Amino acid sequence: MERILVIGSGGQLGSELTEALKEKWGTENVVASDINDPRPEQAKDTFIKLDVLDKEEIYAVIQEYKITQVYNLAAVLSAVGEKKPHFAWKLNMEGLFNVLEAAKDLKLNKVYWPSSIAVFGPTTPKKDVPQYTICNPTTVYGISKLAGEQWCDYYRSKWGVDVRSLRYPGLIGYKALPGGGTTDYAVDIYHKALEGQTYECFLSENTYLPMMYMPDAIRATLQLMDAPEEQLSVHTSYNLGALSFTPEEIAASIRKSIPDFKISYAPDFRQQIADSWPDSIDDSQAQQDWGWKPAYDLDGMTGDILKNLKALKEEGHFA
Ligand code: AKB
Repeated sequence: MERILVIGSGGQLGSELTEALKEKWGTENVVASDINDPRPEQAKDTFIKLDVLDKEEIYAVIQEYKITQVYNLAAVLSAVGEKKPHFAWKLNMEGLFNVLEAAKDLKLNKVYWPSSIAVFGPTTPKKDVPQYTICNPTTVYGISKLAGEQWCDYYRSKWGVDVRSLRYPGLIGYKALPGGGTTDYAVDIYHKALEGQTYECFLSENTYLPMMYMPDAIRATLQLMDAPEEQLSVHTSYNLGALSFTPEEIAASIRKSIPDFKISYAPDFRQQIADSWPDSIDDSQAQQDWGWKPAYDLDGMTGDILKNLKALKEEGHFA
């Protein structure tokens, strides 16, 4: 039986992954932690306040709760990172080092650490980006993810730390709000559509980006963590693909359920970030090594989000 520590359990990915891990390993075997207070639905869980920059506390928690696996999800994302570049570098890199060091010193079974399509840059091929390609990120977030991937590989080859990672596309979920990314528009847009408002998009109408519905992202993460080590051939971070669309295409998908939905465009500094990222991802290595296959297309995701988010809003969430 594994005992799991999730660092950053209150975030967009953390809140859903923590639930999935509780289902898999049992609530009593999952310790949720975040720098912020627990969300109301986390109140009854084992929750501790934890700063990923506090190395001593991380070691103490791992020992006290007899943790065997750590999921380090604490990060400053692309858009916020450009406003606070030095802090983004500090949090993203030192946080990773603290967890990798703990894994080495305390002999953890496994570590999970997310990377991102932000490792790619303007000279990366735009379409079907291969696993091994030119990576020249232009954001601090992307630079920290690229460096982090290499450090994960280093800790594995030098000290045998079993650290696993996925290059997530933009993640789209309805249960929690994203925090400070360039792909966040694809979550915000559903909220505005259900509130009967026009959505002013901060990216231009034809900006293609790789995206993924949260249930696919959760399934991919658990599948990778379950895969036998000898099946894994990528020890930096796996390319992971699902869908690609533009703001205009997601608006059209919403209009199939909400015909009078309107979108307008006012691109800001995030446009340049989006323009530096690829349109689509080749994830054949993930397919081959551990059987990755996404389940949702754009209309399938839109239908599911509109139905579930509507119900949550009616219950008073996000008020
Ligand atoms: C962001 O937009 O910064 C993130 C990401 C693609 O990693 N969602």
